[in-house]
Amino acid sequence: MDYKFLKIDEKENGVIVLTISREKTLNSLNTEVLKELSDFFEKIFDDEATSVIVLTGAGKSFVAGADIGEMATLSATEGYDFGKLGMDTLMKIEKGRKPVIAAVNGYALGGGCEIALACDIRLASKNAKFGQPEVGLGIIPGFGGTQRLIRAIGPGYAKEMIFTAKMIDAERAERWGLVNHVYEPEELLDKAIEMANTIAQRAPKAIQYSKSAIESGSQTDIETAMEIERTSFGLLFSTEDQREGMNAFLNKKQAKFSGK
Ligand code: CO8
Repeated sequence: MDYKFLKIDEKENGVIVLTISREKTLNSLNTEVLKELSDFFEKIFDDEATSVIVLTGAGKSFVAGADIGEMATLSATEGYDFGKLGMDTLMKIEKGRKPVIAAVNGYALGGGCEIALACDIRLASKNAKFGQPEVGLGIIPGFGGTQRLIRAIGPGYAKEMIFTAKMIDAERAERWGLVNHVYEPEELLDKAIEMANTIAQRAPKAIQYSKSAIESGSQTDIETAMEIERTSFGLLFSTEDQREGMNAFLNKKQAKFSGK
């Protein structure tokens, strides 16, 4: 599939920078953009050469939400389908086998905040703004925001964001735990790529299993979660990378992981 609204930039070490580029509406998500994202994330996690994906937006916005122009005239069933397309796309990011880092370079509103929430790690520029403005439009977050936001920052702050529909700045987002780090706008992408490169040096299967243990374990009871961790931990002893990592440590060498 050729992408009209996605720019893919392959960096060293299997790091991919994916830029959502629909600048005239501040990268808002219409059906076309969502279908492209869905297609991209359907394929990228199976690409052996890819290690980490950095997701960002073109221009002054990360993603200013779902496309209000498109949503304005949706029927109930079309609204359902649109919500499902967004939710399914974000699920692919969350469940995907490789880490996705959101580099939030500006507005992350509504569906934009929700796509950042589906990513594994969120970094922001000082001028980033986060918000769930949906109740001001007569709807509620519809790409999983009511669920992921409470898990990320707790019900008190999540309800404040959703009920007031007000934006918060990057500094507050960091204080509330919505983003891990805040950087100057001109250094954000480099910092995200630097983190991606660090992750890319680690054992890929160990990254994959820790992501799935965190995702599945956080949605279940503690005993089941511990069993998920034990199983993943045990399975990794069947990998070449476990032997490589431990031998390298014992021989005081740098490990070279093969992903096997
Ligand atoms: N949808 C469509 N167009 C948009 C959107 C959007 N979300 N955001 C911005 N635009 C357009 C503007 O209409 C404008 O177009 P034009 O130049 O033709 O007038 C252009 O982008 C530039 O925007 P502004 O002139 O408004 O730029 P400002 O810098 O003045 O303001 C803001 C930037 C504050 C981001 C402002 O554009 C804004 O408030 N945008 C809307 C943000 C918003 O409410 N987003 C949430 C949408 S709802 C949502 O995401 C729900 C997700 C779940 C859906 C589930 C479906 C079932």
